[in-house]
Amino acid sequence: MRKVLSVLLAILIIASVTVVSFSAADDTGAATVTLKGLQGETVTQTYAVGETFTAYTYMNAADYNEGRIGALDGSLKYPTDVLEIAETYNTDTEDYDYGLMDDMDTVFPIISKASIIGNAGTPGLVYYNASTPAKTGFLFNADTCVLSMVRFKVIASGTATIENTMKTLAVSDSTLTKIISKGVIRPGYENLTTPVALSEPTTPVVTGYTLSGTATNYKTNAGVDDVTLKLTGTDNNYTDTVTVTASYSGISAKTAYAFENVPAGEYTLSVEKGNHVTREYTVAVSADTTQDVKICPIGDADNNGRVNSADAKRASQHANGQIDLKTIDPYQFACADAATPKNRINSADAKAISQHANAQKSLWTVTAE
Ligand SMILES: [Ca+2]
Ligand SMILES: [Ca+2]
Repeated sequence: MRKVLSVLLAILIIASVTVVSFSAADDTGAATVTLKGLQGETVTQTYAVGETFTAYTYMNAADYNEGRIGALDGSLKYPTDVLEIAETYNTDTEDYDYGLMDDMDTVFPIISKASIIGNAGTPGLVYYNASTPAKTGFLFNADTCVLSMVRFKVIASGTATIENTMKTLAVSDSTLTKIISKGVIRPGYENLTTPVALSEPTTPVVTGYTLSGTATNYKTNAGVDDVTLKLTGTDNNYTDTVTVTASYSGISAKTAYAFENVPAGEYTLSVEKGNHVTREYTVAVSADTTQDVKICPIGDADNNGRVNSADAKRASQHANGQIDLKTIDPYQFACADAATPKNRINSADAKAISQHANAQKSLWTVTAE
C-alpha cells in the first residue's frame, strides 16, 4: 500500500437521510438520471423509484505528470428530492459502506481500485478533498481510473442531474502545479477528461491487462542474473519496470515475467541484462497479451547464446562484405558490434569477439549485480 505523506480530508459527516414527504412505496414512477463529467461528458438512464444505481466518474490525467495528481478538491451535487445516497464503496471489503476515511487507498484509486468518497453533511453534496504532494501522488494514468464512485437510491420520480465539479486539481510536483484552479480548467490542460458511467457494480472495474511472457537470456558472469524489462507507452504516458531473476538450464534461461494492469495502448518493451545487448520490442496491448522476448550476450553474432569462433567469423564475414548482418537481423548486428566504433562492424569487432572466445580479453565486464 502506497505511503501517503500528507492527507487533508474534508470533514466527513455521514448525514442523516433526507426525509421526504411520502414514502417510496407510494411513488411507482421513475426518475431520469443524468450524470455529468467535468468537460460536459454525460450519461443518462432511467430508474424506477426504489432502485439503486452507481454513479462512476473516471479521470484521465495521463497527459499531465504521467497522471500523478498531488491534490484535488471537488464534489458531486445531486437533487435531494429525487435521490439519496445509498452507500459508498469500500475497496478493502469490495463492498459498499462508508469505509475507512483514514486510508487513502479507499478514498482514491491510487493504483487501480475504485474509490469511496464522503458525504460532507450538506444535503445534495458529496465532497472530497485530498492532498499527497509526494512525487508519487494519486495515479490517474488511464481512462479507467476511478475518481468517484457513489451509490444512489431513487426516492421519487422526476429528473435528476448529478453534476461533477472540481475546485482544485494539481499535479504532484513540488509546487502542485494546478490543472484546475478555482473551478476553471487552466489553458493547456484541455485534454483532461472525466468519463462518466451509470452501471451496477457487479464486477470490479477493469483497469488494464496483463502483458506476460518468457525472457530468454544467457549465463555470463557469476551473479549476473537479473533481467530488467521496461514498458513505455508510445501513445500514453504509462511506464513500468519489472525485474526478474534468471534460473538457468545449461547456459540459457527462459525467465517468466509479467506486467499487471497495463492500460490498452502501444508500448515499447525494452529488455536488459548485464553483459547482454539491450533489445526493444513493440507491443500492442488491447487484451491480456503474451510477448516472448530474447536477448543475447555481447559478441553473440549468431544469437545462439554462446560466444565462440563462429561469432568472430560471422563478424568478419560482415566486415568483408560477404554477408549483411543488418539485413539478416538488426539484433545480430547489434550483438556483433562488440568493439568501437559502435554502429559499424569491422575487423576490430571480429578481433574482440575472437579474443573473448579465446579467453584473452572478456567482452563481459559486468561481474555481479
Ligand atoms: Ca554465438
Ligand atoms: Ca564496432
